[in-house]
Amino acid sequence: MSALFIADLHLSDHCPENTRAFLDLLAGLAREVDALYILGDLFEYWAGDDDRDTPLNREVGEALATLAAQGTRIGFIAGNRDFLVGEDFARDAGLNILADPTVLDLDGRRVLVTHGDNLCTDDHAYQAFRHQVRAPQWQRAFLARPLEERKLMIEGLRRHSETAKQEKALDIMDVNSAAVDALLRAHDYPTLIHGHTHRPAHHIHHVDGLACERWVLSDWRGTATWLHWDGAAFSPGP
Ligand code: LP5
Ligand code: MN
Repeated sequence: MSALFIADLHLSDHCPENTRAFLDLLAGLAREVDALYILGDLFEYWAGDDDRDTPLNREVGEALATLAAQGTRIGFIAGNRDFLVGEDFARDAGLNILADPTVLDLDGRRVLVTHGDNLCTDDHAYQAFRHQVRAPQWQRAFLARPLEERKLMIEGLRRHSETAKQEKALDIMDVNSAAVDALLRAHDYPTLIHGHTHRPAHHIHHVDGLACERWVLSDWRGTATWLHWDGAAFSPGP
């Protein structure tokens, strides 16, 4: 089988280049693979499925649905920006929402996919925040607020996040290597693919005497970037 892995596109009206690049990918290369895996932060933020009718969200949803109808399976793992993507948008767009993490079988090779934020265990403020907003009860209460109020709250939080990041040491915003080791061990030493850190790389982790690959996907900065599986090997693109 063949597959494409992407993450951290942060689609919004503020970066039409990324939207264009994504629509081009969906109409082009993504049609030639068996599966497209979106590993979180497809959107700059997602306020709830009742926001899926904005021009951008509708265009993206329709383009994904067209790809799915044409035969490419689409797997979606939520990121810290778009964990409120729900069943309604998923159904419209033909997305299969996957648990974080999920083990894939790529031609007999075991590959673990995750957004990556839960590996940043040194970022205690973020992990406390994550714990709160991933709770179903918190999400129900948040989604019960009016859409415009939710968007204002998120924009306030985005500003807070940008300030908070400037005050954090760079290394606490990377994955913690003991957390990576523990995840690899718990899943029987697969290949790991994740995004979130915006530090594209191909690492080799030695865990318990075994060598495991860790691919870190790049964020998009006006052009498409991906990791391609051709049935036998990975290669970053373009
Ligand atoms: O996203 P990024 O790269 O800027 O930073 C992340 C972490 N920040 C976040 C927050 C997101 O940017 C915004 C989330 C949008 C989600 C929409 C869903 C609904 C939630 C609405 C809640 C009101 O994930 C950042 C990490 C960084 O990655 C690197 O890993 O460091 O973490 C933070 O900045 C979190 C802070 O450290 C702690 C936040 C405490 C919350 C304080 C509440 C203030 C609320 C103001 C709003 C009215
Ligand atoms: Mn992220």
